[in-house]
Amino acid sequence: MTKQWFVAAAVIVAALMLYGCCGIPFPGGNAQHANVTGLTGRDGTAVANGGTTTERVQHIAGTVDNPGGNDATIFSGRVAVVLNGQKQYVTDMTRNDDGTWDFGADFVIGRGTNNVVVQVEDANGGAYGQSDTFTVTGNLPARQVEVVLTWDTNLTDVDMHVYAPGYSSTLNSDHTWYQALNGISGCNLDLDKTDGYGPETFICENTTETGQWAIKVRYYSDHGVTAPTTATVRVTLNEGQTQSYTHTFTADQANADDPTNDWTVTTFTR
Ligand SMILES: [Ca+2]
Repeated sequence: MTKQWFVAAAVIVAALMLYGCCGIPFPGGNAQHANVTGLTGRDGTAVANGGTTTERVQHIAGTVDNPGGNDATIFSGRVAVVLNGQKQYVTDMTRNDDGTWDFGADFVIGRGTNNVVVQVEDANGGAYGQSDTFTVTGNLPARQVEVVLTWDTNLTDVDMHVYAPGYSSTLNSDHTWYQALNGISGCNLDLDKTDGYGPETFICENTTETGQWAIKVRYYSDHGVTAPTTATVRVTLNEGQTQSYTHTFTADQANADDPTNDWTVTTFTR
């Protein structure tokens, strides 16, 4: 072997060692490990990459590779939908015959430009791969208040409660929850998810209430699930920066409409 060939071979070996470890992908290889098939609004309308929608709640679906190898029958790692930098983990996944995994998740877009990426983490939380960016424009009215509740266990029922400044426990007024989706004038809670994940989405587009508001979350029913449930609440006021809060409930804290174990997420003044 000439000196030149020896140097070239050494470089190739070094490159193979580098790329073969540390999760660094081969140049030109499949570094993505995640593909987004598409978005579908809750109204059933498909949204193309670069498209525009009037539906806030979107379902994202696609396929990812298993960081633990495509022979593994348990997914080794986690998948997240990252919307404008805000991460929401995906828990609804099924294995395909070829060892890839289908994922699906509902998430709530905002007004204007929404950039969505699906990320795959390995079992240690390290970056394994991600999809191309999927961009969708929300042709939506301005939000005075938006509160989005999601949680991470299938089958369980977690509930959002929002209290406006005029709240009265005796009159049961100015309280939005699953029994009063329009309990606060100018605002709406879209639905009550009772079997996992959410999102439950509270939007005010036309409220005149001013003063201190409160957001609480109640674990209504575990439906037999014994694992803890971590809830995430994202709050956006006047189209500003989104604040994210998390809290973990144990299964024995699920107690229907008893407020004993309520999580007080935050209060705000508007
Ligand atoms: Ca619920």
